[in-house]
Amino acid sequence: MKRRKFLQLGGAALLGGASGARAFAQSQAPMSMQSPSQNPSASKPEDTTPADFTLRIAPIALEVAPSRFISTIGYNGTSPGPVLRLRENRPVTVDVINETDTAELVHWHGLFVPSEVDGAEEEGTPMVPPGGRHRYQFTPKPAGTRWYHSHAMAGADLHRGTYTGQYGFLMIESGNDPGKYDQELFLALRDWEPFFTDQMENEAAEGGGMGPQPERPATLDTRPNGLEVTSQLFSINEKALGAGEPIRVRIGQRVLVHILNASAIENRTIALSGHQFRVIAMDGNTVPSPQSVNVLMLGPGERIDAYIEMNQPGVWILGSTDDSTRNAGLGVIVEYENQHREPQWVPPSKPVWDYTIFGTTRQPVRPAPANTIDMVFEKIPSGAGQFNLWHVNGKPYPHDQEFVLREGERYRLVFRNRTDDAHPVHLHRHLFELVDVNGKPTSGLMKDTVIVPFYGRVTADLTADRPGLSLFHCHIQQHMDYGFKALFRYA
Ligand SMILES: [Cu+2]
Repeated sequence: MKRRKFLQLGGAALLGGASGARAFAQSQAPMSMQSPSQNPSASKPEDTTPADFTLRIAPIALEVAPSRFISTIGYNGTSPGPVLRLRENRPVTVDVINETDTAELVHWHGLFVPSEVDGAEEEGTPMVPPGGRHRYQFTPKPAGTRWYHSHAMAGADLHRGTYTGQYGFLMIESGNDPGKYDQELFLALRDWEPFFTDQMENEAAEGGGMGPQPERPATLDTRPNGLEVTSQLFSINEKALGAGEPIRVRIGQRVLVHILNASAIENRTIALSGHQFRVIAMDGNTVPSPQSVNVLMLGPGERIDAYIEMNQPGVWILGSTDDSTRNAGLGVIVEYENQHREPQWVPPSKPVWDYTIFGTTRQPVRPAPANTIDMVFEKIPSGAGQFNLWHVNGKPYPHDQEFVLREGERYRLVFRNRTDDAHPVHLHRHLFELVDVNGKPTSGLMKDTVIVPFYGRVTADLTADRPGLSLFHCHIQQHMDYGFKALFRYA
């Protein structure tokens, strides 16, 4: 077993990758589905060829605020993990070493990769056993801001899956980035030390309120609510508001921010006092109509790329628009050069989020798809001390043979949210085009995750061009684990 040598090579590759200066290896070794730790005598070339990147899954301690340590699990000793910069269409190998005592796997969120490397057990991706390792090999596409994270089930264990620090940005570069910015920042929104509660979240603050409620049932389910997951400690990247270094800027700079909601539990709305965000991409995909807005809302799993023009000298807070969430850590200080006053928070004047303004409203050139797939989301309140259950079309996962696509055809997906929660739903291995949000039309906006407002409806068109199993689920870990998922398959 050449574990020590392997680790050294992996570390070197990682360092090079993180600096962006590395020339990617062109090795075309076939993907190894074997775990060398289970087969120490393996001597095939792919076992000794260093991977382009190595991710080591292991326990870490994060000091999110002075003397406030979080015990969690991270990648390569940190959380977020390293920013992985990959070149579009250039094959890459990533060795994942699991140094924890439970099976893990890494999902490449937003990528067009085969089911067996996508990182979802439901699609047939092999788990990385405790103490084992696995080499993922794939061709990264499409270009844009993607991310990688654990896709393990957590259930009642709030120290597994996306509750942990196992996530990082994954940038797929086309080589055509015009680079019209002075700084590039990666900001991941996080919560820590999750716990169970039977109190409902503040929906107004966390993005449920997007206008009409076309899916509100005539009679509401009044059974007593069960347990939900919440948190009272937050950070952007690894530091709570005020605990880390400020973002240092100069007047006249244009800053490109890549924002990711890496939370397992809640949608977030953020603002930067005194400034606007010029949104240029969502979920890594260029938007047809870039717009300047005062707030950004992101459900778990969503990404936004935006420019910020630094034209308001001062010391400001970028953070959650919800006071209690921001004061409990969800923020970061933005400090202009030679400014030394107390950080200012000014509530945004128009805290409204509307996906549709970033699309186009011209009549779509293409006709509506001939096929419609209705997906009705419901919550089954379970009462005190129990976990609520989540249904898609009347039942929890699995849905055998219900969502079957024919390759080459187009489908209109209608997400009908008959619950009092806003759900960020994600479809693996595909992009969909938003068509309608609560009756407001749009087009040209390509996404892999979308928040369906509570009692709301979102319509999206899908082209079935990626054969294989594809998982659909709510990106709130507890909802997924308790039924809110479905497998799409091809005929
Ligand atoms: Cu959900």
